[in-house]
Amino acid sequence: MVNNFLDIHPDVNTALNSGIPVVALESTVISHGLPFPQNLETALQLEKILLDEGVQPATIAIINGRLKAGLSKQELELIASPDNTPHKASRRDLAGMISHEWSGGTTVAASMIIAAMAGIRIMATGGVGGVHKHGEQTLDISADLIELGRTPVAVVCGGPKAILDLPKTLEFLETQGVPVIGYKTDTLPAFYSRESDLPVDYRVNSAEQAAHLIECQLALPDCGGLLICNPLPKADALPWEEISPKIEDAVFHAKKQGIHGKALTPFLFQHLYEHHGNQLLQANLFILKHNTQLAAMIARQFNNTHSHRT
Ligand code: PSU
Ligand code: MN
Repeated sequence: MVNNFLDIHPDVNTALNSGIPVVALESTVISHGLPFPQNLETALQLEKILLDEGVQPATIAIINGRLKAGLSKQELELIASPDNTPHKASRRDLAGMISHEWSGGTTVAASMIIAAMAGIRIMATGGVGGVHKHGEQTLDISADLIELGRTPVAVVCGGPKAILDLPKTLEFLETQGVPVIGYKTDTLPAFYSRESDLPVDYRVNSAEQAAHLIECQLALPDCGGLLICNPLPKADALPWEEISPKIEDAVFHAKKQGIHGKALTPFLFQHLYEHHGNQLLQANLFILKHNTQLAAMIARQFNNTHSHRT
């Protein structure tokens, strides 16, 4: 779909037109989720992981009011630089950022919209947003969940972020009609931890099965997206009992300091990284790479079936 506000990077355009698989990457994790310089290094590494698999990366962001599907190195640097204080853009921010010609990182929700505008169906992220702890009082529910219910993009993630209320997040996804798929798992991965006691809706055991399930979803009317949850390998996962009190501590401090709205997610992650050392940051970097790898495999399979059909 051509849109006056959308710039598709020439390499992404070529890939889309010549049947090369494309994977979209969100960028709030670069602008707000990770400290500099690991954010920039990681963004470049994720793109390289895809290129090495024969998949074209399309990092999504907003630059000077233009919706971007695919960034140049300078544009990535702009989003990653702490000097520029880029904005955090979710669905409600798109029109304002276009009209004000602002730049920023796009959340999973905003990245899904821009990916879909460009015709990209597979995206990778670390963890999606969800229902925050105490969400029944605060109504702090990420727009990611609504977007998953309405925009046809498959999001490969490590489960909802561990800082969230996971049972409520699953309830909300059910209401939105979003299939939650476990990749080689029956239970919802909890980001840093491999397993939770919450079941996924459907399990797939290969990238091929995942691609087929995406095909089936996209064939439905007004289908919306899917969440494909990829648990960390055993050796890299952190035990939930170890993580949980650290998260409770971060949530406590957020409440005490009156942090809410779009600032909450970045605050919780910063608090975790600052107070609990390098371990969680390293795990987050690993999760992003691990999910990007799986997204590449699924995108290749998805492209195969697509090109067979047409
Ligand atoms: N996962 C991380 N760090 C992040 C995010 C995810 O490890 O910063 C970002 C994603 O872009 C996600 C967003 O879409 O946080 C959700 O923010 P909110 O809860 O305000 O909707
Ligand atoms: Mn929120």
